[in-house]
Amino acid sequence: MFSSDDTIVAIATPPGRGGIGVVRLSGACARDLVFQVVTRREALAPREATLTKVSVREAGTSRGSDHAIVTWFPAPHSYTGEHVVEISTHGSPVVLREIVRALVAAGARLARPGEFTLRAFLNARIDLAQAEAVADLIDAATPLQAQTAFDQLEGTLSARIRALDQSLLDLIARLEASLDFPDEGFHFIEPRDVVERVSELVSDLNELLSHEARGRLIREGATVVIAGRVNAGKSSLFNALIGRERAIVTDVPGTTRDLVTETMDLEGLAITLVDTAGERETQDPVEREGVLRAARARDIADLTLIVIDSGQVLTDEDRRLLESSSPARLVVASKADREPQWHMDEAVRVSTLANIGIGGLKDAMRRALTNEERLKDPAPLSNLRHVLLLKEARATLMRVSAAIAQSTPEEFVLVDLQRARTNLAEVVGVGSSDETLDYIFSHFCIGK
Ligand SMILES: Nc1nc2c(ncn2[C@@H]2O[C@H](COP(=O)(O)OP(=O)(O)O)[C@@H](O)[C@H]2O)c(=O)[nH]1
Ligand SMILES: [Mg+2]
Repeated sequence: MFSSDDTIVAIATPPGRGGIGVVRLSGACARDLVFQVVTRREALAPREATLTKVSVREAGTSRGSDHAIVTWFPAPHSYTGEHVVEISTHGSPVVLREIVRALVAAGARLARPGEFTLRAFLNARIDLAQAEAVADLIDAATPLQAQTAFDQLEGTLSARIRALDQSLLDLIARLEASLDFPDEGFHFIEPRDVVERVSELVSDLNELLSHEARGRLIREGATVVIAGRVNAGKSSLFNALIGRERAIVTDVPGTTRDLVTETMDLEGLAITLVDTAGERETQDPVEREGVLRAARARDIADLTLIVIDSGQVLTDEDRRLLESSSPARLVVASKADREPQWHMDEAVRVSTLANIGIGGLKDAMRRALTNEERLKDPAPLSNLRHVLLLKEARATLMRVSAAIAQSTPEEFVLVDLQRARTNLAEVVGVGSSDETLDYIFSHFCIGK
């Protein structure tokens, strides 16, 4: 079980130096513990930024001093629902660490990853879908990912889940009443009404689940691998797509020997772009390992860009790559500034030297990944855990419709309706197991 009767502490700002660093305390003793590290002796006013100084001492020796702004958020009106104190100092890792060390010496405990947000969930400040949205927001690499996460943090998904649950609950209550008062000669709900209500619920779930593919693509991003022969212009293309000179470009064949990876924003999609070693037979053990890694990268890619030099006739290696590539591929005719030596209808012509076709290639990549013209709206549903639970609820409800058609006794129908409710409840974390919570929150960063 999770314990939340102690006071936890962590540095809430990212590791390293910065303009400001924040230490966060949460728990019953937060308000008292802060006086172990600040010079101010008077009580703190709630939710008021107070200028004071930090002074950390150990065995009479000073271990760290700084100016500080301290803010106390009294329970229950805080992020976690407990007493929270935030100490903002200059972002010196040394001073921040000393503050945390002193607070631990005074009785606080180092927070585990995500433990502040876990407490917010346990204290019902937010539900589980919202807590997961906090992690998604922090992890977002594109504005579209961030907006999708923020909408869910605001409770858009939770509200829809609650509405579905409310209809289910209402249906269950009516069915139970019909069972409890069978002699009243009055049916609280007719079987055909149950079927109608259930099919409404199924179509609501269908609507929500229709955003699954788009939502997951927004949240999880996609991996795009650049493949092709040596010197085809792969690294030049990689640099042109990410917009800076990251990979080494030379006319020496076999320059790229390892996988080079960068994240790019493809109109909202977080793309992990991978440049690879060029295909060729080689005796060099390092380059051979690079070629192996390139093949493995192609295996896991959501999309492969097969780069072929326009200015050279197709070789067996080019043909092999084209034949062995999965359908999720785009053929890129590189060095399109040269006299073309081959033609393929599907090829996207690009020249990094003459700056031709990069925009068109990005369009083609986005279409290949999304099957959509544009991907501009945030998705109401994006997390695989939620998707699986909602699909389970939908399958159960469809079973209910079939059962009623076969005049199955209402008791059995009720069991399935309850089961569907359990699935919905798990999305927002009601009745979630400790293992589920542990798994979700252990993927947070420390201090969140
Ligand atoms: N003419 C022309 N040369 C290019 C173009 N892109 C790359 N190159 C040249 O082709 C050579 C190999 O490029 P590189 O990107 O390292 O290819 P890689 O081995 O496939 O990664 C270099 O000399 C580049 O300057 C292009 O669009 N046009
Ligand atoms: Mg290269």
